[in-house]
Amino acid sequence: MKKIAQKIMTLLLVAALAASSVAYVPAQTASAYTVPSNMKWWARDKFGMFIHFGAYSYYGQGEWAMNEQKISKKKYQTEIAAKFNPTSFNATEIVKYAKQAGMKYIVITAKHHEGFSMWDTKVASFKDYTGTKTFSLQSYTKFGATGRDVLMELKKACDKAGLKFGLYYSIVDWNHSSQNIGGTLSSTMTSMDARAKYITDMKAQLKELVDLYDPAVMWFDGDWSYSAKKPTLENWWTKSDGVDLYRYMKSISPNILVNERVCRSFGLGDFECPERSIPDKSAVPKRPWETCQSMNDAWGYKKSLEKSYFSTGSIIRDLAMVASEGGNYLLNIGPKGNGQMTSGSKKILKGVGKWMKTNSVSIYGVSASPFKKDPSWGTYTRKNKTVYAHVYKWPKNGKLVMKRYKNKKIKKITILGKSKKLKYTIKKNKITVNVPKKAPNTKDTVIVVKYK
Ligand code: JFZ
Repeated sequence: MKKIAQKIMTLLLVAALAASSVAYVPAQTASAYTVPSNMKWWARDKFGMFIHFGAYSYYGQGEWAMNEQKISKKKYQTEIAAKFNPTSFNATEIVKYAKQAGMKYIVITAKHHEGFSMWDTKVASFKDYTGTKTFSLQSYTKFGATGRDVLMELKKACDKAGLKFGLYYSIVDWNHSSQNIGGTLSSTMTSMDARAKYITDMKAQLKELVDLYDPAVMWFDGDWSYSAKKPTLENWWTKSDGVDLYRYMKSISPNILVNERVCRSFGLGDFECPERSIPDKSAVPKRPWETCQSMNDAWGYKKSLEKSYFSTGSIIRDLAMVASEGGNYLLNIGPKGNGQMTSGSKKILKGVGKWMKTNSVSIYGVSASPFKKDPSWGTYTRKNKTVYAHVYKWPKNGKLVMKRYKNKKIKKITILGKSKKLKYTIKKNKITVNVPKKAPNTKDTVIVVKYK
């Protein structure tokens, strides 16, 4: 990872640790929180698709390339963004893959740190380096002449398929004239006056997004974490700006869900975002949360990592582990510059879908594991009186030892998707289940324990 990103990570870690004693109270068992009524769908659905798609997709070196490679605004705009031409973007196909994988909502980047608007923004200050052309997909590329609106295409495809639609928006903006790349936030303000104007214009953009697409989720980023009352040119985004932004979003869209990254690690927003990490069972956030994860080590399309995808099994096991802790899982794809989904992402989505087809009841609408600790072989989820044992490591001796839920009596034990009852013995709070010698599903076999 490049220096600036590393610096940010260190800062974030320090901030997270500093805030953790206040923000995170270790839960007794996972997900000991109540969900407000406007979040019920989200908490039940558990699984969504993240899409990183922007001018960086054309460049194919990840969404941080402009910063990491110190590409000037002029060069980035004229040699990269202007050439972005996603003619093969196919919203119907993406939604079909998401739905087949069992995902229930999609969050796509409307504007990432590069500052390129993926919609036809009319907010005047979001111009290119010459100050003449609006820096958006519609105004800055020849794709604009097609009259297409990829966000609307995706929104409509989501509506049709019954998926919820959300947008990602970066607070830092490497191209906006108010900012330059650098500093602890990755962008530094040119003046306090520029800061004030930018915040006003950012809100105007957010209002456009709400009016055009009515997103169910607004997923902020590029906030980092800074609590001081007075902003500086370098630390120009503060906790009170985050509080204000959250209130603003709710004022223009009362039911919208907003993540904590209006200014992270201060307990703001509707849900927390432990990025690319699944919290320890003993330190699960006390309120709704969502882990976002990509399929390789990049969010935006990165050619060099196309052969380095994570395994489908590891993604399935992460999904189940997150569910066992009461969280949501937002799994990212990074389509190519021409809009095509990568073959690696299609393969994973198909694989996840195959598993979900049989096993999704052990994910949707579940409560967290009823047990404080995970067994050596995997984890648990629960729905009312049914406990699902997710077995990652299959017992070689054909005997699976699991915990008994509240010393309840058992109705039956089966393998999810099969009707045959498994034999078992009970000793105090331990159940030993006779299972087949070979794992029915090498990625995650779900054993269903129905209690009376
Ligand atoms: C941010 C972005 O910079 C990145 O490009 C991507 O969009 C991702 C989803 O979010 O990156 C982060 C944010 C938070 C951490 C690390 C990278 N973090 O908390 O460790």
